[in-house]
Amino acid sequence: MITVQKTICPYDCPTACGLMAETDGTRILRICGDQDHPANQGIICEKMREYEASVHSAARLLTPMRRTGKKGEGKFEPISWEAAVGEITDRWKTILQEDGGDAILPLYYSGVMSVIQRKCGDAFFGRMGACTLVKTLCSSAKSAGYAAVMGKTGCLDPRELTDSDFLLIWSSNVKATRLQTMPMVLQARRDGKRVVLVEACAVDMAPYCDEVLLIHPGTDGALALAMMHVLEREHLADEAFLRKYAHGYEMFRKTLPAYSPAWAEKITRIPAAQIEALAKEYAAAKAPAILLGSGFSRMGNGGMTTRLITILSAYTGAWSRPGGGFCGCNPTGGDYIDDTLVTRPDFRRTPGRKVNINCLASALCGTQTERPVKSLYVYGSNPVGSVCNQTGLLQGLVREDLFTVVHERFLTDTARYADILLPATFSVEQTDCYTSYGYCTLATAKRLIEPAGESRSNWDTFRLLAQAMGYEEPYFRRTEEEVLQELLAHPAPGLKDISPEQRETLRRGGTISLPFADHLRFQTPAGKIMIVNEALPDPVPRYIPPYGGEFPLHLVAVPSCYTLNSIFLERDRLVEKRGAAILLLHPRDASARGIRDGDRVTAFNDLAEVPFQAQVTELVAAGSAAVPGIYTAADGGTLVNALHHERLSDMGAATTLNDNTIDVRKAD
Ligand SMILES: Nc1nc2c(c(=O)[nH]1)N[C@H]1C(S)=C(S)[C@@H](COP(=O)(O)OP(=O)(O)OC[C@H]3O[C@@H](n4cnc5c(=O)[nH]c(N)nc54)[C@H](O)[C@@H]3O)O[C@H]1N2
Ligand SMILES: Nc1nc2c(c(=O)[nH]1)N[C@H]1C(S)=C(S)[C@@H](COP(=O)(O)OP(=O)(O)OC[C@H]3O[C@@H](n4cnc5c(=O)[nH]c(N)nc54)[C@H](O)[C@@H]3O)O[C@H]1N2
Ligand code: SF4
Ligand SMILES: [Mo]
Repeated sequence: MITVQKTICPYDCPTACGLMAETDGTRILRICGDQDHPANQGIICEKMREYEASVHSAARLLTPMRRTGKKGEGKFEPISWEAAVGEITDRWKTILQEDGGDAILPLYYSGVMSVIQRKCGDAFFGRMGACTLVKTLCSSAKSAGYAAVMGKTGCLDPRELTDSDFLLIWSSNVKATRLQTMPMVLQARRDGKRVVLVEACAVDMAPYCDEVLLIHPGTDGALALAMMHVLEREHLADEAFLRKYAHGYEMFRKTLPAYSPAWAEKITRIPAAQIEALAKEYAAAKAPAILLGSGFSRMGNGGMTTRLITILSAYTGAWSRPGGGFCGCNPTGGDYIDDTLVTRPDFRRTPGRKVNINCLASALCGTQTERPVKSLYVYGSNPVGSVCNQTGLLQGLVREDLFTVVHERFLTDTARYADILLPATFSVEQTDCYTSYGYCTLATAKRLIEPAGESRSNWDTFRLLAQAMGYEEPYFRRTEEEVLQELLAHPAPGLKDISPEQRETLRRGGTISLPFADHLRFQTPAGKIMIVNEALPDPVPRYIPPYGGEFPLHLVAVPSCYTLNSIFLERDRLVEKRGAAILLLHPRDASARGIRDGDRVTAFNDLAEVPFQAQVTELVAAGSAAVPGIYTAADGGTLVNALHHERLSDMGAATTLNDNTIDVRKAD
């Protein structure tokens, strides 16, 4: 019998879209958006419109496998789960005895975003006493910078943007990464409201905006300061609001005279007159909203820049008016789910070694002070494509004495280096709870079809491994469904007031919408907007430059509309539409190097050389280069992340993947 069932997109987008899956009980026949879903309202991206082609792809891994070729060669033979689990746990038991838990490194990132499947490995590896991964590959500098000013205060849910009268889209490719906000952008323009874009690479979004300010990467803090300089000079700051709700206003405003638009022009490369006009236009709006992406924050100064932009969002008092303020961090103002029920920090007996994901190559190769890890267990991540210093990573992964296990759905660039490869399930073969990081919604979704072949979910795999390790906690014997019901039975405070009907929706599988946050309840220790924050090394916000570097072009890695990080590479149609790996260059930088549109080029710096096809466009800032998407290195090539250093951001110990410099030459 064919039925249509609700499910949720498991991927790393702010929306956690609702999907309708047509199924005969064994296969997914068709996917479309859930019209009744409170956040996506039926809108889903092109990538997920043929999700069934991914779920039933011929390229899926269907049995456990053991390596037969050289590491990286991608040659394997099928083995049973029993043999695989036996080999893995025997190796781990030996390593634990000889080297201790510090020699075993679990690694996951954002392959699956649901609570149970994403986080359950924390309990298993905590119980083992293995390393803890510091998971800061995405927007941790942005979260830390926002929290330094606003604490846990909920920002705008994108649905509130209908009340904004001015949209300042800042470092966000809304079309690629927040598709469900595009209707608000289009409607705003139809209603005659202004939409302005601040970008390093405006190729996708420029057609949807009234004005584009192309900014030199990593200098957004200077722009925010110069705008506040103008607001102060012209008496356009909302002094009454700031005196009432903010801490440190008087101290901060005294620093602003130094940050004139002329000063900022030299840093941002945006004409002073354009900065001046933007500041005045922003102040003239009643309820302007800054829609903030994350690209700008993946820099050495990412935390400080976020602080400055967050302060700017409050400087005209916009937070006190419907639709005004800030959108792009957590809007909930409090947790809905107590994820410690899944991560079980109480299982960990020793603090354990901490390894920052951005320093993975160092953990694999060893440093002067730390020995290299002996075993790496990867699930829900493809670090060869997504983590910096690709060359160093590969040097680590080919080590003969490194025991690597990868739990995957496809033979990714990382999976090729596995000693043991385990087949993973898709979301429609799993049961889970989905928090969304961009909306005030919460969802659950049940398994719709049986796992393909011998694939197993992360939860079911850790259950097997725990059994073989001899871990007897009842936790490791539960089913996904039992864990889900426990999460719902013991919710976090944000979920306490839901109706019996909403509770039932979650129990059975579905999405509920929770109230928008009170944007004037500032959830910081002082109960105020922390313009000045004495708890930080730099209490008074100021401009700090990005790392930059010795090469003339600042490199930024930008999202692609056709893929999501390295997900969807199994879909030929999407891969074909995306085309060759391109490097976007401004005409001035291209002609200075004799490069023309379509030329094959080599990008290089002190770390590596990487081949690209040049695309010449005025919509990328002069002096920078932009590379969309993550490709595959299966053909032996290097990827853009080979040009990325391991340096961390100022706050949040986060990636600085957008803070590297390169030069480019025509390929031989
Ligand atoms: N289609 C698609 N959707 C995705 C993803 C994807 O890869 N593809 N990725 C998912 C993930 S993991 C995340 S975290 C989210 C958000 O994904 P993010 O990668 O944070 O994407 P955006 O928020 O759009 O921000 C990136 C934008 O910042 C710009 N930028 C880079 N450096 C600077 C700078 O210094 N200043 C300014 N002003 N702009 C700069 C880039 O040109 C780019 O347009 O999207 C998710 N959704
Ligand atoms: N050059 C460049 N680098 C980037 C980015 C970029 O835009 N450009 N984006 C950065 C950002 S924002 C992020 S968040 C990171 C993402 O970094 P990663 O999370 O490492 O990247 P993904 O490519 O999403 O890899 C996820 C993998 O998880 C697998 N997977 C999916 N579901 C499951 C499951 O249920 N179980 C298991 N075991 N596996 C599963 C998928 O098949 C996929 O191979 O990359 C960062 N690095
Ligand atoms: S990938 Fe993102 S936009 Fe596409 S359906 Fe999933 S959550 Fe929605
Ligand atoms: Mo991300």
